Amino acid sequence: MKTALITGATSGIGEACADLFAAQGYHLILVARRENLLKDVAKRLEDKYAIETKAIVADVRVHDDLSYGLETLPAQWKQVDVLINNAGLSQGLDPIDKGSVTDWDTMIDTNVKGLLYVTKIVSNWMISRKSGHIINIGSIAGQEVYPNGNVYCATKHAVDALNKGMRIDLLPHGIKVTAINPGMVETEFSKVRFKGDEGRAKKVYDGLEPLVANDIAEAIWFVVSRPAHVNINDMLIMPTAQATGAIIKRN
Ligand code: NDP
Ligand code: 8X3
Repeated sequence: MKTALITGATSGIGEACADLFAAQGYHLILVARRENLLKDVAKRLEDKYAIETKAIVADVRVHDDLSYGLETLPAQWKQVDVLINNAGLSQGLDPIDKGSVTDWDTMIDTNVKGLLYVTKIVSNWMISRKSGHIINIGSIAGQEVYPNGNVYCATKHAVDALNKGMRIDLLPHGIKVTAINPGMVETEFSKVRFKGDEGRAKKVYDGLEPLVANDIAEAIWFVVSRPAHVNINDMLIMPTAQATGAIIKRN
């Protein structure tokens, strides 16, 4: 039995990864905050693919809850082959002098500290088995900075640094580490960034064909399914219509 642990599995890229890994026969540990959605995803995949799942309702920012949810899993569930550090979000799109301190805290706590909390627990499980693969979902925003992206871009630059640091620290233990850095993917991301303003969210993708969540899930599957001696350090995946974070060709 192979097992993948996916954070942020209730929508977008995380849910697409859950579907694709389930289709490949993986058992799944799924983490997110929205309990009903998480349980629906888990049940749907169990029924569709005859796999087993564990749904852990937790906020990755809350170390004690997360740690309790993961550390109380039965021992066989701690044999995680693939960790997908996907839970993340942007809040707001304002110049630095106008940004909300609450939004900054939310992004830093989720995208950086939450990723670290999950990684610390799961990397220890992987170390004890001397194998595993950690996939960190970064972004084009972790490779460059675009106007008003300031703090979100900083969190994704931090993911890029952590991805590199993890690869060095986990090398002696035979653990692979890969960053997947997408450009624009149409998910709930913009709705969350603009706090439920669906009109503003939709405008982000007006006049271009963005990536869809499954494009990223397929890339992750490619990375995970390479032979044991091959590691893909990072992958930058853009819509054809997006040259850089801010240079986009719209019809
Ligand atoms: P979605 O908003 O569709 O999905 C985000 C997921 O993260 C949800 O399942 C959400 O679940 C979960 N999540 C958010 N905060 C927390 C938290 N505190 N604790 C646990 N889970 C949390 O967006 P995407 O699928 O697009 O985003 C996934 C990742 O991809 C993010 O890291 C994002 O930064 C990155 N990314 C997205 C791009 C895009 O254009 N869409 C491009 C580049 C990178 P719940 O609300 O139930 O907790
Ligand atoms: C999410 C995509 O366009 O905000 O990381 O960089 S973008």
